[in-house]
Amino acid sequence: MGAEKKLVLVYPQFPSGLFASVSPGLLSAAAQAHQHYPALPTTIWDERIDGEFDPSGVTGALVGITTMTAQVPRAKRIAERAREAGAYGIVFGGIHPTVLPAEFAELGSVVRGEVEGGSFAQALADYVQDRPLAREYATPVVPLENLPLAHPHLYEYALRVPESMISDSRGCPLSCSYCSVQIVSGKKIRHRPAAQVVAELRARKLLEGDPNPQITFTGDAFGFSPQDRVLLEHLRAALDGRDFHWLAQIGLGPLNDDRFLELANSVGHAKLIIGVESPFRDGLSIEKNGIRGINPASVFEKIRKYPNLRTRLLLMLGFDFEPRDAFEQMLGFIRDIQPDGVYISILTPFPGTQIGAKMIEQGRIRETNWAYYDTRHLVFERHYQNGDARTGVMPAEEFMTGFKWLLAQAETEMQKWSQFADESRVL
Ligand code: B12
Repeated sequence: MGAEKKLVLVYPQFPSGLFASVSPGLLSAAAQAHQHYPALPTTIWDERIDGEFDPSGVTGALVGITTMTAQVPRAKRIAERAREAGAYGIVFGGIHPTVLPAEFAELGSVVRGEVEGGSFAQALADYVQDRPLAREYATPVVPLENLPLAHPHLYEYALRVPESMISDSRGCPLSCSYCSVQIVSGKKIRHRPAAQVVAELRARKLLEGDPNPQITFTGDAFGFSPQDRVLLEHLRAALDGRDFHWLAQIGLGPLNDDRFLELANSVGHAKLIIGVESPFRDGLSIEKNGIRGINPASVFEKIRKYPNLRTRLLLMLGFDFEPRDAFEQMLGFIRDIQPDGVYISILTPFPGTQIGAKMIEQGRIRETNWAYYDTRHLVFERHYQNGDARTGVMPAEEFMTGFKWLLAQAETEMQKWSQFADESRVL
């Protein structure tokens, strides 16, 4: 007799271990399972919450593992252990398996892209009906109306950590050379109807009660479309004066608009994650569309007038267009802008991105262990502008010394103006 059917969804530990919030990708996979097979017991094991994955309970189970690039070595290890423990099959999902499915062929199947088109339901059907799993499951992206919800016990599980995430929209039209978003979700922004996002928040107990948990909207281009304003209006009405802590990635364009800022300021308290990326605006305009003509410092100045809005500036270091003293210049830029928080990443040539393809073509990849693709390590040969259109090559140690110097200096500087102790830490 076969073991009891069950679905075990796993979030592998992240090498640099920051941030805990239960993966919206796994919750979406769980929602598909609940919609199609409501009697199938489904659990999530998030290694950041539950510790190292214990495979002892997975005999006969379908094990689904989500993985960004940096989690891949750990994801593979979990898959091996689950197989040794007698799992029925392993299904990998998320950005990295979508781009490089062949890497997982020895260990299990891959669900490529989003699950809402039915791909994961097909894998579940094979599992439930005892058929062998296909090597790959893939369905095109679909409109995000009437998305199913997961079993309530998984939302209870997600409430164990003080941050929660909800998918409000997917896709991004910008095609930035370093970004992976459109590989999974396409270039067209698809919004969920505002009332349905609010209904999910309510079902997950994120709208009423304790206002302190922080809710992140995972859309990549929040504020660009009228639907985002409609969502904020719906939220404001649903909150009816209650507080709500939310976070969204917002571009400089919408933030330049006072009406948008007034609206955002009227909905609880917001952390605006602002991808300015680089002080070297001319160079950046080649890698990122739509940034010309907006002065980041004046946008931040404008936002400071709104008491319920905090800012976290996102910067990236490592582009070929930067000068040798990019570290010092970036510090000066942070001083000019005076955000409440800063997150500085090292440019990382993720598989499937234009920058990834360019680095491979130019033979500049220096590190192939995916665990280092966490934006805290330099994995490629760093070039910089040396004047007169000459290119210099910076040794990795020099770059990392400069990066660490910048993080430390920025943290000290930020304490001078950031009113929020928790924000002034430079991540
Ligand atoms: C939210 C988010 C995070 C959260 C993750 C929270 C969590 N617990 O998972 C946080 C803030 C922690 C995070 C961190 C990082 N992130 Co991030 N993040 C995102 C973001 C904005 C949204 C992802 C999301 O939840 N979408 C909503 C869900 C519903 O969609 P989804 O994840 O695509 O999942 C769908 C499918 O992929 C699939 N699926 C996913 N998993 C699984 C699993 C199974 C079994 C199945 C069947 C299907 C499946 O089904 C889902 C529904 O259709 C994406 C950009 C994007 N739009 O994708 C970047 C993104 C995933 N992040 C990225 C990166 C690089 C990072 C960092 C490593 C670096 C950085 N500087 O930001 C850090 C890591 C820091 C750390 N130490 O943790 C890159 C990944 C590139 C890569 N190849 O790895 C992305 C794509 C952004 C980008 N611009 O390129 N991130």
